[in-house]
Amino acid sequence: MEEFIKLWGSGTARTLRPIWMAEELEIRYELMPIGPRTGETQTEEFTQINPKQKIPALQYKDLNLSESLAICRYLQKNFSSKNIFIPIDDLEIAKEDEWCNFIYGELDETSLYVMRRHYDLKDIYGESPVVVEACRKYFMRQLNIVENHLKSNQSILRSGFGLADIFLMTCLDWAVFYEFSLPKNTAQYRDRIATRPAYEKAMKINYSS
Ligand SMILES: N[C@@H](CCC(=O)N[C@@H](CS)C(=O)NCC(=O)O)C(=O)O
Repeated sequence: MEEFIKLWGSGTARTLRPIWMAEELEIRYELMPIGPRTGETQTEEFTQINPKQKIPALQYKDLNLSESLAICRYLQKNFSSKNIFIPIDDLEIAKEDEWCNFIYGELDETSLYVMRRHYDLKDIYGESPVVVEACRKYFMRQLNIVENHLKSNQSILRSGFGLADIFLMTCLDWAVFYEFSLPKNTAQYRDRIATRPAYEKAMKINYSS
């Protein structure tokens, strides 16, 4: 019997990433659309899969995997693609790694997610307009790096759309939702990437399940 990948989690920027990656790679998968803070991440079944009780998570054969970046990398490495660029050259792998760490570390975790904690989730983590404002400024400063890069590049890696773009795009959508206005090259990049069929499909799946 064929075993399907199971992806757990929907409804957030982080859960969109593996769904989008799976759609780009045209992988058959089953989505378990559990949400954060619904109690669904606290069940015994899910805690066995991800003891952190967070989404997204992947289940495949004997593998249980958490962390949106690790999941997307696993999919990218283990399934071939005709739609996206997957680097095999050491230099390109290193550059992809550098961008993914930057996007995840600086744009997602240090800026947008801290804003989320002290604004949307203030009842849990405490309200802090000072922190939120500092994150806004920090995000814009980091985004300059992206803006300059996109002046002469259509995608993060010159060879084509891939993993780093999935991470960047999910952060840009999140930023727009938080009423950031994106600089010109970045806004044009976002409009362009938003026309990808796999993105449109993944958005529908992620936000309607
Ligand atoms: N570093 C993790 C972050 C995962 C994460 O924080 N997920 C949130 C939703 S975006 C969650 O599951 N929150 C549930 C909770 O904190 O109870 C990743 O990139 O996958």
